[in-house]
Amino acid sequence: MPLPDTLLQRLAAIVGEGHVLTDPDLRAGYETDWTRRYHGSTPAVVRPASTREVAAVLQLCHEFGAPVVPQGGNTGLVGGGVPRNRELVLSLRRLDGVTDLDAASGEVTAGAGVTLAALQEAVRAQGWNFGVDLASRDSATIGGMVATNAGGIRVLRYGGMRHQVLGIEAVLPDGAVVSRLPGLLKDNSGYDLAQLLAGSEGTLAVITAVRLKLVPQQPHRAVALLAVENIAGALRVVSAVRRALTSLEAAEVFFLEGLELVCRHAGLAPPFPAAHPCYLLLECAAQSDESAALAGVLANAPGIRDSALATDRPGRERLWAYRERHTESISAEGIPHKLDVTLPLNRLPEFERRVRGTIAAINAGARPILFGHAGDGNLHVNILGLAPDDDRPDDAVLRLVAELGGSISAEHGIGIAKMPWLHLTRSTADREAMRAIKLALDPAGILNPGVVIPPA
Ligand code: 2HG
Ligand code: ZN
Repeated sequence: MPLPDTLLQRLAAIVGEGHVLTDPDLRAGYETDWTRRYHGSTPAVVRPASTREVAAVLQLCHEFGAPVVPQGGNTGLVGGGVPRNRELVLSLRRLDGVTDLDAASGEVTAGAGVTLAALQEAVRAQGWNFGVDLASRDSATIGGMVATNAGGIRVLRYGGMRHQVLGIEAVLPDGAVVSRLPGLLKDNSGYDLAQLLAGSEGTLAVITAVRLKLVPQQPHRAVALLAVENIAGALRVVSAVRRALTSLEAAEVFFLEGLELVCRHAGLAPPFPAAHPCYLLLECAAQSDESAALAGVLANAPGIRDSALATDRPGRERLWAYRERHTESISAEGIPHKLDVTLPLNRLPEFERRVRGTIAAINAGARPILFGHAGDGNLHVNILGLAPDDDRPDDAVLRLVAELGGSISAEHGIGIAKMPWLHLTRSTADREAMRAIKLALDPAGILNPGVVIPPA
């Protein structure tokens, strides 16, 4: 159904005519997600610049019953941030203020549209750092990262996005503003709305700002890239380092299939003279140089076939590139099916042993590429060579995850991509409770409809 002209006119009166984008060329970047697998069309992209404007926009959309998809940096991987059924896109990118940085307590307020890189830059200038980091830092925005409870490469040490949140400001679907800014470290006064909204994927409210806690800067960093036999070997090394060094910040894993692809697409030389089945990347960060301590632990760790260590920035970035450039290299090869699963650490080796065979049994032409966050039990299973609508391999992998006691989404969320499999790892009672929350906060169903929980 086309939107009534009066709605567009009234939206323009709120945000300014130049911030209601209806031109197809201007809309295009908001209509397709990063994977290129999920896309739709929107009658208009609305770009408010303040919480007040977001509230007025939602109040109006509520009045007209017009559904809305909130969007940050559009780096999501599960189709939850792009229009699917002619919804309006509510872009939060103009809410990009970093304010109230309290250098004494290590807290800051970020508007929803602040990119992760901009936040990092602002807080590092004051001697602090932010606990979450991920490869899409230049585009991913703080509001979207809280809304999807993004994880990334430092969850092992600092937790995911929800663990950084002290307070939140958000607009409910009818335009009411809920605000606990600045947040308090201790605040036991009823339901924790901030934690409810973290990971709600834009289905309950639109996050406009968050109060975040910061972590101390760790000026000394050491990165080790290790060749090992398999993921069981990688986990033995992670466990040894974890017990010895509290400075362990990242423990990332990838395999020969991914390394070869990255080297080809990114034009990198292989890290070691020989090829190995599995690679583990470790990063330690501390107030003093811990590279000798790390080297000492690794010297006694079993099963390391080759290794490289770097402490200077260019050397560290060179080693990280083998891991961080996986997503773009896979994407350069085709449009993959993307799965993002967690397993209990002690079931991860069995999962890795079985998953490629599980996929091959269904489609011999499929090319699985595994990589991820070994320390978190989180593997990204990207599958190339599948028709877009051939979900049989996805189904088999996610059933294997459920059989082994894992979760069908570790850090990317449910979006629309994983909704058909939510029942595998969330019970009927869980899903009914989620639906009740959705109905209570968004009875008209205008906020990101069809995401996480299917409409009743
Ligand atoms: C990463 O860990 C991201 O690099 C993206 O979560 C994973 O592309 C993916 O599947
Ligand atoms: Zn990841």
